[in-house]
Amino acid sequence: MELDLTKVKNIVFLTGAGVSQESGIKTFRDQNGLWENHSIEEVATPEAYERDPALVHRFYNLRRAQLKEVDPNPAHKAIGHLSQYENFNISVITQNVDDLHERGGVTKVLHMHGELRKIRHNHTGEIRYFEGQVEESEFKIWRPDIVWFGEAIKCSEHIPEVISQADLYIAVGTSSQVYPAAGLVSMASAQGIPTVEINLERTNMSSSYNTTLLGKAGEIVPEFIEKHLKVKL
Ligand code: BV8
Repeated sequence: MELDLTKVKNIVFLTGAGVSQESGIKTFRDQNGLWENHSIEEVATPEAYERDPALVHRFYNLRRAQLKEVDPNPAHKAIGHLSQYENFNISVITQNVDDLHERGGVTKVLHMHGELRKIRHNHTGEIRYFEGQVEESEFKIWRPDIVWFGEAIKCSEHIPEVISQADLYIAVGTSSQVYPAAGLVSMASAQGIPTVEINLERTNMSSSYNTTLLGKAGEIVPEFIEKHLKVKL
């Protein structure tokens, strides 16, 4: 890889479902976008919630329960270890709604699509930490604090500033099919920030990255950090 990373301090990671795949959380593409024979795009929408709150809450109750059965994998832990190093400033912008980056040791996580561990009151807007199962009697009162298709992403006021301060932008485990997440690489490269894509396969945004490293995140991310950032994990 021809990038000179010796002076890198501020690193921004953009992560997708692929970074959690080795922890046992299915990616969206794994299930060819299906859940209970519904397309994710169909379930993860305000319209679906309006039409069938029970179906949508079943989807999120199941995934919230799964959080208790999975653990951070070597990719989460390597990024977490790096974020503890004083000579690096690490920000993780994640499309994932799981808590594995936090549990892997990352202190600055921007959940641009929300979090499974939060619910939001439909009338007051109150956001509450919640790790249990939403009961049927509450289905229409509380919704998952998750960004559905057609809804504005979270952290939009912070993301441009975080990216503008980056010396390096690394995407890990995303098919780069969902916007505005997929387009953030262009925001980085437009500012001359070196960009690296780490993924199991090439994506339709691979040509927008300086380098694409193919393989499993749990292997490539620790290897990249040790070899190119000279950090002993
Ligand atoms: C918005 C929360 C406007 C839900 C999610 C037409 C063209 C362009 C855009 C659009 C369009 N029509 C509509 C849009 C906009 C739309 C969009 O982009 N649609 C797509 C489908 C075309 N976007 C939106 O609606 C966004 N909002 O635009 O709002 C607006 C503005 C102002 C005011 C009002 C409105 C909101 C999008 C957020 C949707 N919510 N998540 C939930 O999680 O339940 S998206 C959800 O799907 C995920 O968060 C994630 O973003 C996406 C899945 O993507 P990935 O994470 O990349 O996962 P995927 O499975 O696809 O890929 C995994 C990759 O990992 C693969 O490449 C695989 O090879 C790799 N991999 C697998 N294993 C490993 C691995 N890599 C390494 N190691 C491994 N072990």
